[in-house]
Amino acid sequence: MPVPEDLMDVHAPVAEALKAGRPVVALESTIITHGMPFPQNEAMAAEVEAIIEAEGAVPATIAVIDGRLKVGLATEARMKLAQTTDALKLSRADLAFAMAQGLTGGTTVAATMIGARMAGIRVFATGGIGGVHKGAETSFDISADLDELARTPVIVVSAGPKAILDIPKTLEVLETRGVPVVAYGSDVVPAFWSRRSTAPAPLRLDTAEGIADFQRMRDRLGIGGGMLIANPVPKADEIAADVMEGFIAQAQADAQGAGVAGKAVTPYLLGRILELSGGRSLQTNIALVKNNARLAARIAASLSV
Ligand code: PSU
Ligand code: MN
Repeated sequence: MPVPEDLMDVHAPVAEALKAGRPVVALESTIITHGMPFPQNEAMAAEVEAIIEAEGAVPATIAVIDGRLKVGLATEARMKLAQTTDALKLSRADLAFAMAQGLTGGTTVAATMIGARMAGIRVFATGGIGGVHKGAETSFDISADLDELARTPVIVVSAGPKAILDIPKTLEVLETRGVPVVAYGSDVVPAFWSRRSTAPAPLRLDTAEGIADFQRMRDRLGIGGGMLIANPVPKADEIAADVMEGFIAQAQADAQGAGVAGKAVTPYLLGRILELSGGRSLQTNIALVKNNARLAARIAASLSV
């Protein structure tokens, strides 16, 4: 389905790189508008773009600004978005709503994948994906990110499902929907703030080239959909799982007590865990996004040779 170009503004450096077949890495913007507070969100966004550039790839932060789907943001636009307090959180369900209404919002993993596919970008770096929330058997809270991974052919580099999610159930849904989950250099699925969860890695690859080869084979077989790379946070930046557990349990209890539901759940939990950990969770979050950006740039480079 070709997308009318008049709906999308592809930033000039991104358009040039795509045209020349040079590596491009998409970046989401809900992490900027809802995932981290200002000014750390803006600093993180700038650092992540710089890392991708240092690896020889072009960063493309995706967002909706005044109804326009932006693929790659100029520095000023990115800085402005980081300070926009009323930005929407846009997933598959509401991306077109924001565009039709001329509104501004950060794109989730799902909506960023949609934008990346429209522009022809095959690799996307983030921190954590949405997944099956703990207690989903009663709340039915399962992120649209999982469905998007099943249908949209973009490689998503994450640090594994966040421990606010039910990791085994998240992996089960991904398996059912035919989404490969590749642990990078690890026999277990990493758990975002921590390098290890108790879940064995469904698949393991140790090089960016190996990931690119896997994707190429999927393409040749005509197997649609994306894949999830789970890249463990660097050792120096990790927070032990048992330390995180207390913060997560407290944040979850607070969310229930406050009656938080729907798309507000993930931002609420992230904000509460940030407070409870005294800012430590944020430092780890920033470190792992940078680590993922580096790997994503290398995968994009391997894919473009
Ligand atoms: N996990 C994080 N930081 C984030 C998000 C998830 O560590 O900022 C964001 C991503 O944009 C993800 C979205 O796509 O939350 C998932 O939201 P939900 O669970 O409502 O689908
Ligand atoms: Mn949800």
